[in-house]
Amino acid sequence: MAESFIDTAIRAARAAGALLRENFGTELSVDAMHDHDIKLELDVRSQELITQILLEAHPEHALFGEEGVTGDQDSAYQWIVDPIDGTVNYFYSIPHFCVSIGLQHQGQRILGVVYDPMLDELFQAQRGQGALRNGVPIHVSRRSLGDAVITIGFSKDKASIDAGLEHYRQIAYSVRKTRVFGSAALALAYIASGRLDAYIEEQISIWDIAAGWLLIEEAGGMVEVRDSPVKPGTQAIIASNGVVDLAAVSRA
Ligand code: LIP
Repeated sequence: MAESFIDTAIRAARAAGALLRENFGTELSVDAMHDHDIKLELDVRSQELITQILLEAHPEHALFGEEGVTGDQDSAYQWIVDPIDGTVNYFYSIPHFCVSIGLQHQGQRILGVVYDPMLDELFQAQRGQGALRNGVPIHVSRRSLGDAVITIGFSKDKASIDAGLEHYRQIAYSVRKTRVFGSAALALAYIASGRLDAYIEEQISIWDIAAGWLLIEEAGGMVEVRDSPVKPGTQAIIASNGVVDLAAVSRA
C-alpha cells in the first residue's frame, strides 16, 4: 500500500531537518550573497533530499521549490517546498529556521508540514482535519489588537523594506509588541499555534507560505494572499488569528 502523503511529507521534513541540524554552525558554502539575502549550497542539498523522498514515494507527482522544479508538471499533485526557510538566520547561526513542505491537488492546498529541527517542533495540517504541533491539536489565539504580538517581514528589496517600515510605523503603537523573526513559514506556524497573532509581508514567495497557509486555515485563523504590489511575480500576505485586523490598521 502506498505511503500516505502526510507520512511522506513528515519523513522528508524530518530528514531535511536532520541535515540542517548536522550542518548548523559549520562552515557553509555560499552560492550567492545579496544585499539582503543569501543562497546556500545547503539550500540545494536540502531540496534534493526532500525531492528524492517525495518523488520516490509518489513518482507521478510534481515538485515546485525555491531551488527548482522537478517531476511531471502536468500532475494534479504538486509539492511546494522551501528547503530552508530562514536561510539568512541559518547562515548567521541564529536557530530560527525550518523546512516547509506543502501539497496542492488541482491547485487546492491539501497538506502542510513545517518542521523546526532546532526545537524539534513539527507542525502539520491536512484539509478538514485540523492542525497539530508534535501530534497535539493547535488553535489560533483569541487576542485582539491591543494584546497582540505581531510580526512583520521586510523581505529583500528596497521597495519591500520601505513597505515593511510603513507597516511598522502604522501598527507598532496599536499592538503589545512587534517582532521580526526572518522565517515566514515559522511565523505562520506560530500564529496557528497561538504564539503570534498576525503577520504581514509585502513580498514573499509561494514556497515560503504554502504549508503555513493551510496550518492557519485549519487552526481557525485567516490568511489573505494577493499579488505583491512591490515585486511582480511574488505575493503579499496578511495572516492572523481572525480577530486582529491588520489590514484595517495598516490602511489607517
Ligand atoms: C525568507 C522568508 C522571510 C523573508 C525573507 C526570505 P528564505 O525566506 O521566510 O519571511 O522576509 O526575505 O524570503 O529566503 O529564507 O527561504
